[in-house]
Parts: sequence; C-alpha cells; structure tokens
Amino acid sequence: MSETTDSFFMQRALRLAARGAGKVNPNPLVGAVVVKEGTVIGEGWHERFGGPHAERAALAGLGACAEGATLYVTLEPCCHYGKTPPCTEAILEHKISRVVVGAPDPNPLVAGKGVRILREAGITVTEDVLAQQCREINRIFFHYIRTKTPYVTMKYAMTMDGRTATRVGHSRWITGEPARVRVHEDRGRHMAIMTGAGTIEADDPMLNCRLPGGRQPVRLICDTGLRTSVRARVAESAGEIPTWFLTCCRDHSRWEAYEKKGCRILELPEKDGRVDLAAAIKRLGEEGIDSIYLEGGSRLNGSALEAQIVQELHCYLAPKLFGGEESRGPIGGAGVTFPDQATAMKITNIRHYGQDILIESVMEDTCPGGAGRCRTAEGK
Ligand code: AOF
Ligand code: ZN
Repeated sequence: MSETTDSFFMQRALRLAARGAGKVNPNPLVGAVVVKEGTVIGEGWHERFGGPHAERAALAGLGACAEGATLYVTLEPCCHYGKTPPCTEAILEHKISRVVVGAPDPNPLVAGKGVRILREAGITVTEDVLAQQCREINRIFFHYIRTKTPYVTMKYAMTMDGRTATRVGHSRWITGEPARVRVHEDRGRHMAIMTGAGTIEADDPMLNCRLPGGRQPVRLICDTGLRTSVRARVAESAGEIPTWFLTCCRDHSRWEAYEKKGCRILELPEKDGRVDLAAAIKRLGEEGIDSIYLEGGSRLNGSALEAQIVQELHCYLAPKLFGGEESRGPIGGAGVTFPDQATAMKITNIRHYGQDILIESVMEDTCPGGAGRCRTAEGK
C-alpha cells in the first residue's frame, strides 16, 4: 500500500477518534478503519469510557470478511486485560494481515508490546503513520499517563490592549457568542474546570458546559481560606454538578456547610499564603482527573504559571480597548524582570470566532518530557 493511501485511511481513523472527545477521559481517543482491497469494510472509535476499544468497534460484525484485511488504528493496539480483553487477540482472531499504527501507546502495560505480539504472530505492522497528529489528538492521555498529573489548559479572554476587565472590574463580555460557544466545547473536553474564590465572588458563575449532550466537568475552586459564600451558584448546584473546594482551611467545622450542599473539600498545603498548586495537581491526578481547563483570574493564573503546572494556553483576543491604569491583565504574580526571562510559548493554531481570535499555544518547557505537549511517547 502506498504511503498516501496509508495517510488517507489514517486521516479517516483520526476523524473517527475525535468523536470520542470529552467522553473517554482518562482513556485515549482512538479511531480504527478496516480496509480490504481498497474498500472500507468496517470502522469504529472508542465512544465512551469503559466501552469497547476502537479496534473491536471497527471489527464488530465483520466475522470472516475481515480475513486478509488491513486495520488502520490511531494508537498501538492494547495487549492487556483491562476493562476489555486485549485488542491484539481480536486482530488475530479476525485474521487481519496488516496493521497500520499511528502512534505508540505510552501505557506501560502496552508500550511496544502490542506491536511486538502482532509481528510475532506474522502480521505486517507499519508504525508512525501521521504520528504527530495521532500523538497530538491524545496530548491529554499522553501527559497524564506519564506524569500522573492533569494536563492544564489556561484560558482567558482579553481586549487588544491586554485587559481582562474594565477599571471597575466588569468583564462580561469581552468576546462574542461564537467564541463563548467554543469555550463551552472546551469545558466539555476537560474533566475539570478550575477557578478561584475571587472569580466566584465577582461573577457568581455556573462554570458548567451549556451544550446539548456536553459532559459537566468537575468544578474546582481554589479557595485558600474557604471564604466562598455557601449561597454561591456553584455551591447551591453542587448536588447536580460535582464541586470540589481546594483549600488550606484546617477548621473542619467550617467544611460542614459546604459538604451539606454536596461539595467536596480537599485540604491542601499552603505555599506563599495560597493553595500549593503543585501539590493540588498531584492530588487531583490521584483522584483520576486527567485534564483541567483553568479559567482563573489574574492571581490564580499568576500562581499557576509560577508553579509551572500549565501545558497549554488559549488566549482569546477581542477587537476592543478598555484602557485604564487600574484595569487588570490576564496574568498576575511577580512577573519577570527582563524580557529574556519570559515564559517561552509556541503558537499551534490561530482561529477566528466571529470578530474574535483564539490563539492556541503551548508552553515550551513545563512538561517533564520536554516540549510542552508531550509530543512523543519517548518524550523527545
Ligand atoms: C481505550 N480505547 O480504543 C484503545 C485503548 O481499561 P481498558 O480496557 O479500557 O484499557 C485502557 C487502555 O487501553 C488505555 O490506557 C490504552 O493504553 C489502551 N488502548 N484504550 O480506552 C481504545 N485502543
Ligand atoms: Zn484495546
């Protein structure tokens, strides 16, 4: 099969994989296509957490028809018993003759073993077809499985003069409706949304995903002294949407009022008078949170940057100006002294939403693997 044909079918598998966005965390997005004599005879994707893997979904119902076919899959097939039996077994049972793999699976239970098992059984395996795109689509999975901490996307909206609120603190709205729809999509793609007590106090937001069928992420509120009103909308709706307070408040008698409403309190160590964010993401990783959409104010954003917990940045730029000496910018904290001390960013995408622009970018060096997004399974 020619390289372009392989890329063509892998592209199709990638598009299928994307359909699982927001539904499979903390597992990967995977798509698969079965091709025989140039014709697609089966396709599938990982639809929901705990459900059948993409390979089994693509092979379902094919029976003996799959004999001699080629299977395209965006991630190396698994070879372990998890919530489902190994995909390598399904591939062998169906007598597939060739498997084309997008990216290796960094899961230590798989990590090259899936491909080895297939080759040892006499199947031709081609690796790394559209490898970068296949890794990119699973940047959350790759980061979480290797670091055991959530992938953090910081998001803010600012005017063209770098303000996130007017001089008296009003911030609704900076961007238009189309950009806000994209924000709701991104909320649904992450397992949790994080904000600070200051934002709850100022805006009393719901922090939910208001798209039909969108998953409601866990709401995380960084509240060092546990000062958020129990009548805030996030606390009042904690029975319907999981709401966790991250606090340094050790006075457990004060937790009760929140817990009665259904909130969870996570007690964390303090650093420089605030919740220690490095400790927080470690704890959240242990709780199974693989991704956080950080919608903080300038203080929380500043602390997050200083704690080096951010992998990706979404900066919405609205064509308007607020002016004012007192108007806030998106990131507070101490800041750097010289321009050459700046946090290095790499722009990965620029998109237009109505009149607004979204600049998607990654931090160059907050991932232990090296380049911001854990670009490769080996961490190169
Ligand atoms: C998925 N979907 O399509 C593929 C996965 O607990 P399990 O049985 O669901 O296994 C999860 C692991 O299986 C996951 O971490 C990844 O290494 C591998 N492949 N997982 O959820 C899929 N192909
Ligand atoms: Zn599998």
